[in-house]
Amino acid sequence: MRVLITGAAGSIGSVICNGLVDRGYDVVGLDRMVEPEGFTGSWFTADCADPDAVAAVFENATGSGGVEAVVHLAGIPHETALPEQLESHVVTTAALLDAMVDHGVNRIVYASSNHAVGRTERTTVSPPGLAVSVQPRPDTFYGVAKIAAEALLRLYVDRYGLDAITMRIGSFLPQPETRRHLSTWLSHDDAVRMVDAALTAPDCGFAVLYGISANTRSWWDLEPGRSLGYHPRDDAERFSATVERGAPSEVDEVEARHVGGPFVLEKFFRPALDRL
Ligand code: 15L
Repeated sequence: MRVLITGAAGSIGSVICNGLVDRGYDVVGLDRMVEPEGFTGSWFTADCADPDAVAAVFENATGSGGVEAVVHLAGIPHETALPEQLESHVVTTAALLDAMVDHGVNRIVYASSNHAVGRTERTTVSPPGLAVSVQPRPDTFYGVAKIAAEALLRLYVDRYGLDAITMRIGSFLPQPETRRHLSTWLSHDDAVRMVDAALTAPDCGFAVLYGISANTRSWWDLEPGRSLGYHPRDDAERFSATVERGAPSEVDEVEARHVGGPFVLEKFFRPALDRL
């Protein structure tokens, strides 16, 4: 399958590009950065927030065989001012969706985030974990923009019959570093498994899953992911002795109160429409 990956030069993008190439995908990279050394597929250097640039990518990729699906990973991974967040997550998603409709590309796999529901109190979460159907409860403008992008995907699924799989990713890291990560970790290998499953699940319409490994202390409902074919294999517990060396700090305790952990404590960029 020929897949366009946005944010292909980023930390998650480069892992996903390599992992999908290993699994036999034909990868087309798109990023504001130039092609990283060793990248083997086709590459476009462009800004996904620019609809003309995105349309040109689809035109040119079509010329060399056409794109069959999009994996949208590009976006600022931390909190900033609202206008910047909306451009980074919502405008980019809109540009990609319009190009998909124009070129008959039917599937998008989207990197949303746990921060879409990050303000949810941990005390309200009980087994089997936080449902994907829970009310949006962003902890930041970053989380607001992720929820808005999810809503845009839903709209295009309903209007154009696309398949859109939104992955609310936890903590994508080589290994867990904090107590919270023992619950929120997404390993590199599981991230590749997840994107592969999202690309190949039969007709799913609009679907949401939590992008988390099979952590013993997970507080997310992983069943919606499993029903789409995402079967995580890694467990943060294997790192617990290192992570839990020493008593929990005040930061650990504050982070444990909401599912979004440290983002709940982020600097708040108010007034909302102030540019940085
Ligand atoms: C995210 O969505 C962020 O992009 C990343 O920087 C981490 O903070 C992660 O969530 C997390 O919750 O650990």
